[in-house]
Amino acid sequence: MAADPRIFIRQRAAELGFGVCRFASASEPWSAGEKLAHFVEAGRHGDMGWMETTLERRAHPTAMWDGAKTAIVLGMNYGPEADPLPELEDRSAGYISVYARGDDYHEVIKGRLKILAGQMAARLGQDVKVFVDTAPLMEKPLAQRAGLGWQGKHTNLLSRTHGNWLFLGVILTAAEIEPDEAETEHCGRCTACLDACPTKAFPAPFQIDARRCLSYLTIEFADPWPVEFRIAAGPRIYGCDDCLGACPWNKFAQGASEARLHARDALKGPRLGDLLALDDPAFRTLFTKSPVKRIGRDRFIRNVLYATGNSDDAALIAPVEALLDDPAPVVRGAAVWALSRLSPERWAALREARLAAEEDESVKDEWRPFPLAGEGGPRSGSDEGSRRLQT
Ligand code: B12
Ligand code: SF4
Ligand code: SF4
Repeated sequence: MAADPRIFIRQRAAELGFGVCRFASASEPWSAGEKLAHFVEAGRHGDMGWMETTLERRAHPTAMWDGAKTAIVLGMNYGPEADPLPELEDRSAGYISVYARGDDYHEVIKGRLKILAGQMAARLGQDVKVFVDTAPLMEKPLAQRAGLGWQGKHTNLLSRTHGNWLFLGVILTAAEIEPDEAETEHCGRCTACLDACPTKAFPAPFQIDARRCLSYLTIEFADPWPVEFRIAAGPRIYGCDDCLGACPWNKFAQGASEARLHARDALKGPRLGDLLALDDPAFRTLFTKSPVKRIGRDRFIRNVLYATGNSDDAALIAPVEALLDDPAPVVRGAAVWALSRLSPERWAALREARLAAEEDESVKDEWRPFPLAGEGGPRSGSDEGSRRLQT
């Protein structure tokens, strides 16, 4: 009798740093494709146009590759050393989400999936494929089917052994391998993640509207944000962990074992004043090999300026003013907003001359006064900024 291929694959996966390795059928039907279609039809993907163009291929693993029989689903733990959410209290520091404090997980995982796929192909003598770049597989429902955990009310996959801090990776093979048992949902009556979301991004439990999610806004969305989200973002400058961090299952989480995923000191609570001074070369140096580098300096500084506008830190007025002359309109516009929050008087004093000299319409918008001044500064409330993104 041939040896169970799962033993070999699990061993190799563990050697490559994957803490979990389980198996699921890649050919059985599922409802995840319909839910993905519903998500995209409702526009919840926002500006992530690739989700529309890859919709059919992503609907099921066999739409990606009709020979797929088994999915090997891998999890890599990126657990933080301590609960990260209390860090949000320091309003003069930027909050970078836990997943982005070490090396780029795409790079860490992609290389290892390819190595494992090569080892499997050699051993099994069957086709093996890794889809990491063009149209990513729906990893969370596959992981639930393989029993790594379940999709919680926040839509992420969590597990009874690792809590919420697991990166996922999938390999498909034409080999028929006996599947593991699927996991069932263990959220019960808990709503901690839904209650914790600062932007109310969950239209219903188990569903997300990415357009309202700070992870989407800080990373994927290039334009100026509606004011409501700028204020809700607080100090979050890259991604967000509130729904994950609030989950009671994290009491079973452990720190990341993979050294490349450990938080770099410079990315734990960086001072906003230091970040505002980053030009393009300094940004690239600070974020070498980090996922943050992918969003580019201008989008990142926009995020830092929104956080600065929420900081109440008068020492940051001067560095914000310096950015009013930045070549990038998205940075200039965010600087105007941050100034309006830190010093409404200074904003009003500069307004007339700056408005006359400004050529970019989106930046002009930031200088225009609104009658509905309120708690959030001269441009808070349901003003024009809120109309820029359909939410
Ligand atoms: C697009 C994307 C995003 C988008 C959309 C988020 C989302 N929840 O889908 C944005 C930019 C917002 C995002 C944010 C984050 N992401 Co992301 N993201 C992805 C990506 C590339 C595709 C996910 C996708 O297809 N979403 C579309 C929706 C429809 O898919 P779904 O959530 O699986 O849908 C299920 C449920 O929502 C539900 N459902 C949907 N509609 C309906 C309707 C009804 C009626 C019902 C009952 C159910 C239901 O059923 C669906 C099928 O199971 C995956 C990688 C991948 N290849 O899968 C990573 C991935 C999901 N992201 C990941 C991470 C780490 C994050 C962040 C934590 C990063 C951060 N700290 O900022 C946040 C978490 C925010 C959150 N609460 O989800 C990890 C999650 C790992 C895990 N353990 O789950 C993944 C798997 C990447 C990876 N390889 O590790 N992400
Ligand atoms: S990542 Fe943050 S903004 Fe996005 S859904 Fe979770 S708590 Fe809400
Ligand atoms: S916080 Fe509660 S509802 Fe949300 S995923 Fe965790 S157990 Fe489920």
